[in-house]
Amino acid sequence: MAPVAPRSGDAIFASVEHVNAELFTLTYGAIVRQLLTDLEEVEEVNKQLDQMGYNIGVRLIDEFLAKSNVSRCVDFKETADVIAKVGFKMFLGVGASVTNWDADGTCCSIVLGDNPLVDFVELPDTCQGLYYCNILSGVVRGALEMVSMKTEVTWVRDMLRGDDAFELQVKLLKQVPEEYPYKDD
Ligand code: MYR
Repeated sequence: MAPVAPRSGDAIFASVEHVNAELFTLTYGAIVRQLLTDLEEVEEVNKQLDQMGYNIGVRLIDEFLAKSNVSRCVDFKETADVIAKVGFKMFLGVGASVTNWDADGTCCSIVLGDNPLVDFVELPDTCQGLYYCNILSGVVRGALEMVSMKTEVTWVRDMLRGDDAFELQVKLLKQVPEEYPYKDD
């Protein structure tokens, strides 16, 4: 008879990768609902979701770099492409595109092709100021900080607010040069 429980850490990770999409979406919804109950103010929920995402992002970058095999990006444009085409695909299962570059190449938009976080979601009037998907902006900010890029990540279009797409604006604030750890002499 086949074993009921996974026998190793690898088996656990393998099954987590195939977590049911509806369960994922409903679990996220339950977290947002609980935060609304606990924190009462929509603004506070926005901040908390962003912070939770940031905490996830600072951990997730290691897995991203290990699994994706992407090498160091030459500039912020390449980084934005990698986030949209590889990062979103890997962790959310959706592709995204990069648009709206500013003239100096430090600010762009990532437009999601789809957003599984919002399946089944309709916001009541009391939640109109809520950025329901703020966890995603936090994830991107946290992950980029781990590769030395301080960014500001904000939603500029949100279908739950009546817009025609989900669009994240990613603004590079500061790029900290990484120090070479050894002296040459
Ligand atoms: C480099 O070191 O230059 C590569 C930097 C790549 C950063 C990729 C960040 C991935 C963020 C994933 C976001 C997923 C959101 C669901």
